[in-house]
Amino acid sequence: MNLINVFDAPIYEFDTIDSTNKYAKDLCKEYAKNGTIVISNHQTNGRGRLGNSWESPENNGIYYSIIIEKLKDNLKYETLTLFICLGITKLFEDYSISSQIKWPNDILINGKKVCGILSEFTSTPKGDFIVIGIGINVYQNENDFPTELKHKATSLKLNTSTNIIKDYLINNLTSTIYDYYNRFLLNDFKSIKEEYTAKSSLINKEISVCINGNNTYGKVIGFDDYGHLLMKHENGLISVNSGEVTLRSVYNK
Ligand code: BT5
Repeated sequence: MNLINVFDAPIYEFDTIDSTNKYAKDLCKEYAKNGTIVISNHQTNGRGRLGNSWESPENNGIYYSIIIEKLKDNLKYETLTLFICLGITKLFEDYSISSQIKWPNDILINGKKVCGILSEFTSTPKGDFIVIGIGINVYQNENDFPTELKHKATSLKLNTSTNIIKDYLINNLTSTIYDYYNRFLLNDFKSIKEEYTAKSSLINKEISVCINGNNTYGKVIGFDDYGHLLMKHENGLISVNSGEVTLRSVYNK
């Protein structure tokens, strides 16, 4: 099956690469058309946030980056990531999989991570771009995950009886991103707040967030109209911006 890009932009396809996000960011230095996709069957240096790595074994996953041109001043990439997370949970429903969003950038199935998103802003002499990197575990069995991930990672295949054809899934991922990107251009987070909140894994959970190096504890009560996390804290209500936060832990209470 051929990969199709509904953005009408190039697809750079690799068998192996260090990181699709890195390649995409390099493309931006020379200018990249909005919607350009970089995809690989394997990554040797898959990246997560804040120096974390993304386990990217060959054949078992989707390692995908899409370049979005910064078209307007208020194109806030953190908000775009929230739209895309919601879209991905809808995409998984095609496989009868119910997933939850762990704000801001993880998709979980029954508490285990199946998909991680790394959005990176890059400013080049050719313009400003956002590279949205998406890693999805597709075909792994439990024993395929390294020991340190076994208790916290899962794959689509482990959660569906539907046969998954990777290229078909990739094409649907691009269509989903296209759809939610266009929704994002026309609306703000408020328009998806209800749907997003219904998919959130954090509502009513006690969490710890690291803001500028300081840990703050509180109970999540929801999201504001901008997609900031609302947390009840001993000194009152605080809103947390995804751009400046590390979620340290989630305890079920
Ligand atoms: C993320 O970071 O979840 C973003 C991952 C983005 C990966 C994509 S793949 C295509 C594109 N090119 C890249 O180089 N990257 C992007 P973070 O929230 O920091 O989570 C990373 C943490 O998730 C690690 O420290 C592990 O604990 C865990 N982890 C690593 N690999 C995993 C996997 N395959 N499945 C589930 N969890 C994993």
